[in-house]
Amino acid sequence: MTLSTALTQVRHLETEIPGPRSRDLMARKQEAVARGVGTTMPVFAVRAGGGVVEDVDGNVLIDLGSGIAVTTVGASAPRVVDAVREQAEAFTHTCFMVTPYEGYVAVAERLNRLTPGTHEKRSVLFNSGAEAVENAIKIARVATGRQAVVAFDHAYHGRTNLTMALTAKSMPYKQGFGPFAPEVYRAPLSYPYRDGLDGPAAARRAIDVIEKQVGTPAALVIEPIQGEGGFIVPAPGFLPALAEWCRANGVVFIADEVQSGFARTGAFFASEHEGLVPDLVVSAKGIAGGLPLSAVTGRAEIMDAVHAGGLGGTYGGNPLACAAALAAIETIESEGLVDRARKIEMLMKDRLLRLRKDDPRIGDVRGRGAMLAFELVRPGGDEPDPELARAVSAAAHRQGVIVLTCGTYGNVLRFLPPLSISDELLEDAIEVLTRAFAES
Ligand code: PLZ
Repeated sequence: MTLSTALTQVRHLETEIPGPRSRDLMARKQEAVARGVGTTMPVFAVRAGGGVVEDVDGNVLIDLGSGIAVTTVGASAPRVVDAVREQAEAFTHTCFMVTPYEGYVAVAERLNRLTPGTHEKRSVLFNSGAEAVENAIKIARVATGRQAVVAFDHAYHGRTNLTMALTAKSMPYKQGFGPFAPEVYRAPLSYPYRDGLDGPAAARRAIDVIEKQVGTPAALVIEPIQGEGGFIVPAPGFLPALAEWCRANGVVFIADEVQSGFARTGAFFASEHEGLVPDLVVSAKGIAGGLPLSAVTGRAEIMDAVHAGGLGGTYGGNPLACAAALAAIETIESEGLVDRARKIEMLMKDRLLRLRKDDPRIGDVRGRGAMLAFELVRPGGDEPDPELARAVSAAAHRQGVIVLTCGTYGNVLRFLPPLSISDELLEDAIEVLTRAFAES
């Protein structure tokens, strides 16, 4: 297959979905790849960029997933592509812990500038979101001398042993994989659609559970907007009240901005929407235009509590990933992508709210920026309807729109377009979704 032509930014179905080449590859996958690794759509990609993914059969799909909120600047953003190529020619690896290089330091400097708050900060780089969350907790434990960690209902923080313990949902993330790390406790979240509580009341409920059942933990870890758990935006005032309680009690407030960070929600970090200044911020996904990179950034006195040599990893802050991150940050800043996320919210939310007006199965429309979702319920109540979420997403997939589901009950359709997508593609995708609801 030749890739010499430009990637057209128009949805195009050359075959049924999946096409014959994808079906062949899927058969090979089943023989070669462990079955524990699922796929949302049974189509194999050959290239991607702007707002589309092209598959092996020549189908051009609209991307409302960004590889789970990763390709915020696009899947082949020119600055990222050039920076990675140039870095690969210079060197691919030396190990920052052996002979360091400037790219790592430059990424740390950017993160220290971009994360909320003007206090003195330090950063440390890793490979995956889960690895960074684990390290944030290691740092908080050393800095406080305490062990307990509080996570929240519906939380998702990863699939490693400690982050599985933090993640709420059993199937598929935890089932059978225990025993889990000790000293992890769970507090109730603010979930406005389902609990009817305002932010301060929901915070009082959570703090009461923490004080009575945990005492004073080392850290609270929370996603400012929950990702896998259902794109739940806590009621206003919930996060600031928790942060205030942390400050008053010397507890480290960790914002897991792995999914919500890096311009995704119409702010560089979602914490900014409520003026939050977390002690530690965890970044990953959108940070490096698709290369594996993650980070913990935070107050210098907390970060520097860890003894020399206590943090690291062979590949953490790999030079290719650092070059990509610097290019992704430059792309976000010079192309005004934080603003673009807000424009996408305006365009999409208006359409999504209109769809909801005529359809009682859409219980809630929520999210910020280019991180938006529908929560689907059975009409007449709020009982979750995961079958409808599956049916609508399958119908959209057949028409060439990549859309993901999420939520503790699997009943949330989420929209995470790359910020490089055109308005025309978004309009077309919403048309497809509208028909998918009508058919389902
Ligand atoms: N924290 C808030 O969203 C990753 C998981 C996909 P890693 N979310 C996508 C899957 O099914 O494995 C995520 C997140 C938040 C942490 C993580 C973990 O990031 O890079 O997948 O380890």
